[in-house]
Amino acid sequence: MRDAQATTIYLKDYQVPTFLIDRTQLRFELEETQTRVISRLSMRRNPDLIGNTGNTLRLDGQDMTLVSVSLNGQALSAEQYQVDDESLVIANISALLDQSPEQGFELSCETLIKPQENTSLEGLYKSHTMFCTQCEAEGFRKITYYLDRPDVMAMFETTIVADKRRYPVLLSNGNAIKQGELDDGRHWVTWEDPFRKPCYLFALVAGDLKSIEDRFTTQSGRDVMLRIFVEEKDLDKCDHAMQSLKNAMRWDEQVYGREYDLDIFMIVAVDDFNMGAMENKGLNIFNTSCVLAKPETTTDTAFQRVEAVVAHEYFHNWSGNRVTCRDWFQLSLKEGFTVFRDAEFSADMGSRTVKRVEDVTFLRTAQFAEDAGPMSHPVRPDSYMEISNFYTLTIYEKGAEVVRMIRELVGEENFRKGSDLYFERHDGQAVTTEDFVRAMEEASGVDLQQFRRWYTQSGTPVMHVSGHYNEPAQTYELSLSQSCPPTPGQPHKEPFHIPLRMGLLGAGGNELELNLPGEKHSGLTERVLNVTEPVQRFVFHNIPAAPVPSLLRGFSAPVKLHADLDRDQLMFLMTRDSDGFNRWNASQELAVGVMQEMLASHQQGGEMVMDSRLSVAVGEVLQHAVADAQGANELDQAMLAQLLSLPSEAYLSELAEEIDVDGIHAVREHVADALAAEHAAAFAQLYQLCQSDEPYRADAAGIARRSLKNLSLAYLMRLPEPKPLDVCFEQFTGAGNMTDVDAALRLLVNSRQPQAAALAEKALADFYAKWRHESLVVNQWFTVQATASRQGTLQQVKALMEHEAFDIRNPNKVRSLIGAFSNGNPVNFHDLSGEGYQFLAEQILQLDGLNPQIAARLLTPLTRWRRYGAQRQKLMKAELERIAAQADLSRDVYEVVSKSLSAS
Ligand code: B3K
Ligand code: ZN
Repeated sequence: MRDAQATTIYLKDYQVPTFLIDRTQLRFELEETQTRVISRLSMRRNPDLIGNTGNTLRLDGQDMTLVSVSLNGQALSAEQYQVDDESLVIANISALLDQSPEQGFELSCETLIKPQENTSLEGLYKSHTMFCTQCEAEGFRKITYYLDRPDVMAMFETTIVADKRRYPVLLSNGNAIKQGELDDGRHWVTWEDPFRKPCYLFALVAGDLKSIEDRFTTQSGRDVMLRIFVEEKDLDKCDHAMQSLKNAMRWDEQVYGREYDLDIFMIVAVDDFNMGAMENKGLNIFNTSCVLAKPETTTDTAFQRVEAVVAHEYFHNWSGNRVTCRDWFQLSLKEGFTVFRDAEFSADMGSRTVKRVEDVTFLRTAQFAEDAGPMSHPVRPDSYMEISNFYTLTIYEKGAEVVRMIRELVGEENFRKGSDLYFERHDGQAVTTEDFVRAMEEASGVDLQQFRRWYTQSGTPVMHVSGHYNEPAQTYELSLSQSCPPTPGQPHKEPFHIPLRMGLLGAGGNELELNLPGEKHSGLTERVLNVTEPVQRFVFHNIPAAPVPSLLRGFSAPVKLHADLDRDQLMFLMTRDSDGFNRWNASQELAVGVMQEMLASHQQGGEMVMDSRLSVAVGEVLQHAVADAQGANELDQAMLAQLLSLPSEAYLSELAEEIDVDGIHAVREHVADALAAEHAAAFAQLYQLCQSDEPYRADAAGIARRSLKNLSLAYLMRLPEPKPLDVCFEQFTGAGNMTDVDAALRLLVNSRQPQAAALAEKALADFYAKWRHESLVVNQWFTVQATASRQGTLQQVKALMEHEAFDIRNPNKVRSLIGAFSNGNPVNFHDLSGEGYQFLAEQILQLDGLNPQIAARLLTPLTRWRRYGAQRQKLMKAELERIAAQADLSRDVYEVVSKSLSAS
């Protein structure tokens, strides 16, 4: 492993920029083998830096050939500057200027880059036939020499010159102000962005694209043109994104008072993209997977993702672009806040409780695991080697929870006042998470001093709660304790300020009044307790009989809660709690408890005996579901589907002390089989009741109905009978929407029935034949096969790597095959032969030479090696060591591997 790569950047070393750029003029000459970039930067020494005598101008730049540099129109000679792999340095700029650097100067560079050879998908690159860019976080430095840091904000004017036939559409940020044609078949367009921005928000697109168009009138009456650009074949898949965009624009006006600010808003769909999408000012660039959708090719989940990502990127226009980050340690300032905003938007568009259930499930499964592993870091990290590795679940998801907790603590009205203050005060600035918290604090008057620890301490707090009823005194006492395990670099934690939303239920399920002595609120039946001490007690008065506590309602804080509730109390909460999230949570806790008990017995060689209360509880939910489907109270159906879903193997793994991959799989299968057998009739009835002849709609009611229907089918497919197989195959062939087709295909492929194998094979072949021209559908086809729990899947995955449709340079393909296998197929990936680990390590090494960001991301499952038994630990560690031993690892992979091997 190369030590040279181990440079760590620290927040404590932050310094304001010595030089500023006021205006950036760029000219791109796009050609088939190279691109010429000519920059003209209007710069000056930063006057805000007291006593600034900085005289060395250092610009970031990578992977380019410098043709010439000039200062105020004078070409510099080779001895007047230095160039290395990462920078261009002018050591004594004052000496080259007639006046002080404060008065300003113009620096111009001409460089050559090769987008055609750029497989990192960062900077300017080609996807299919189109040119596009990805600059966040530090990709702009692959385009031209620049001050590539978010606190340097400039006005951009961009001219793109390209062959008119191949690249009829030329786009950049802002408004197109001029265009023209050259004699040689080339044409050009000049774009001007009137808003100052950091270079990470720069974008350029050139290609043969088609677009759909719409308009939006803002609340103040301004007319905005909306355009979504795609390849011609995808024009029929843009409507959902457009509708989502308009909904998001309206929502941000109504909920945050934020209006769009340019005359045009553009989205471009690109097939080769490292992540979901990018919020470039006025020109969002999207992974095709997050923008294209139509019922025949797109599942409900993907429809919802399109809506969420379109909204997320749009919301960044304020939370990210108008107010941006001072440095990359502040990433959660824009990401956590924007995830919170998009989650609330989705909640308003669909089923609020279900959205919360989905988000919490994801957080508790994936973010909690991250926070318990070697890459654990605070929401505002103190250091990093490669910033690309910090686009994490902690920055995004936990960051959103931190914002949600602020809203819990200050209340909804104050939260809005706080966000207004934040946007007004910091419009046009590059700021810190501290600025955000201060705005919230000032607007609300609530002290958030202790709360700030959520930004600086990593790890998931653990909270124990026990309740005690004192009959003679008619009091109910809650005793709470909190702690947080050590995480890398943070052996000791201070107590957190935890908002604990709660209520108490009486025997009939009624909400009791919560009287705390010395407090004036009366009549409240729900409240947010401020938990701030390591050990704390709350005593409620006038409680007539022993209540059942409903704690952490809506998952008001991202903690691991251990409450001393027995299974009868959980069943009571499941049906009686007024908080939908907690009803679901009780169902999960019940199932988790039962399964953990069975696993313990299984591990000791005993039998797996399921506590019948789990089946009783499922029976009750099913009764509701059937009644509901008959009465068509459809919104509830989504919740019922959640209540009937068993905790995933991944969640059970996260909860385990030591992960017993096979044991967890065996227990979960056993429980699901038992529930299917015991409630076969109800599931069959429900499956029928959820059929519908209505045309497909990706709305809350339709999504709910299909999820309940496919969940019923999944249980039915566990029965040792031929009939469900036929039903499933019929759904596969007959359904007119991808949600039902995909669900049926998965079930066929995963069926343990002997007759299923042939049907599954036929279904897979038919599916590919039908959809081979739809890249995103083919990705699903890869995933279905990669996640099959049957034996031999790894061989199948290896064979698919050679398939005509697979392309290791396309991140969506990599994710849908290699990523899906290693993250979504625990039994096969963790096979004790170690072949799954070996396979992954080989792919990572190959990818590291092509696309380091994707390679580093694929490492995640291997970073968890300490959570497994000795044999697996050894195998996983050996693969990490094999990767570490390679020369010339990227900084991305180096950081993750070295931290995984060193932290304990
Ligand atoms: N801001 C981008 C993420 C950029 C990732 C760079 N490695 C998308 C988003 O969060 O909206
Ligand atoms: Zn974002």
